[in-house]
Amino acid sequence: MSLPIDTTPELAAALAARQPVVALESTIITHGMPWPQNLETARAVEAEVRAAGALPATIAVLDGRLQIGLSDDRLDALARARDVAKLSRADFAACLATGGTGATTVAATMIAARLAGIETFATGGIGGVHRGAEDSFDISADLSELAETAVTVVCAGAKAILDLPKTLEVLETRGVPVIAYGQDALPAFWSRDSGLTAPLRMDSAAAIAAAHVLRGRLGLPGGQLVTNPVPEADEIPRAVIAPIVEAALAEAAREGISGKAVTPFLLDRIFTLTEGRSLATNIALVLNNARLAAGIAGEIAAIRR
Ligand code: PSU
Ligand code: MN
Repeated sequence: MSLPIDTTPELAAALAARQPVVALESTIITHGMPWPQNLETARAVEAEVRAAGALPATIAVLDGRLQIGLSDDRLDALARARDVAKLSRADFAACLATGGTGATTVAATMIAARLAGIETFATGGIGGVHRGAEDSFDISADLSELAETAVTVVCAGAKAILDLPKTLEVLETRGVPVIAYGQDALPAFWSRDSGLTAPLRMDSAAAIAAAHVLRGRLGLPGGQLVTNPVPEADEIPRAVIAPIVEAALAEAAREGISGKAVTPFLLDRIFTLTEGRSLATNIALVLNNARLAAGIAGEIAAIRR
């Protein structure tokens, strides 16, 4: 049985020629942002990657086929669709086998990127260890994927909806390098500073690319997590977002939200409670990550050439 995988001709040619390509996830489109900003952002992120000298590959599963790169029509249809599955490592193969349609999380997008030969991936935020994980055991499969799959993921840090110290501990245990770009502090998605120091700091795309390639040459499995602070003009300071996050978490607890529904529920509540400011910040940081990821992809391609 062969793998049901489709690549656009443009991407197939670029990958064969080892040109820089950046993978993009689709859960941020279906579960992370409301219509129509989700489609506008998906398009803007692709344009940003191109402007920075790489090709974008948005990844999703449509009717049982893994798509590496989506045409604009398909992107539009996915952004409008309701009740799309949110695919991670556990349900990826089942969705393909049953002809299903699903958006890929960070974990599933990393798996798809590796299959396609794409080494760099840009997103907004990753999943991590949820607050209260000592009772709920809610730890995102994104963390184990980072430990196993050799893709460098550029995000804006982890959201304050997570337990950041525990998330860092799990990443350390699993041997995942967590790199802050251009500063010492670990960024926290909407805020530039989580109050924690990142385990590693790098100040150039070239250094991040060199570390990525050297990990492979050392025989180490797994990827790198690059945390790129949101631009200052777009940030929501920690003191402003913290009480809003607390309110959203309390609502989730009251309503008994659990499992895969937790992250989308919290994002939606925070969007409402900030009167849309959280979404504007989210869009700005994804674009910022797309630019950095394209730079890293270019440097990795230069090393491999
Ligand atoms: N964090 C965000 N925005 C997102 C997600 C996480 O700030 O859209 C999405 C990503 O696709 C991530 C997934 O991989 O949620 C993690 O879900 P879970 O916590 O259920 O593993
Ligand atoms: Mn979870």
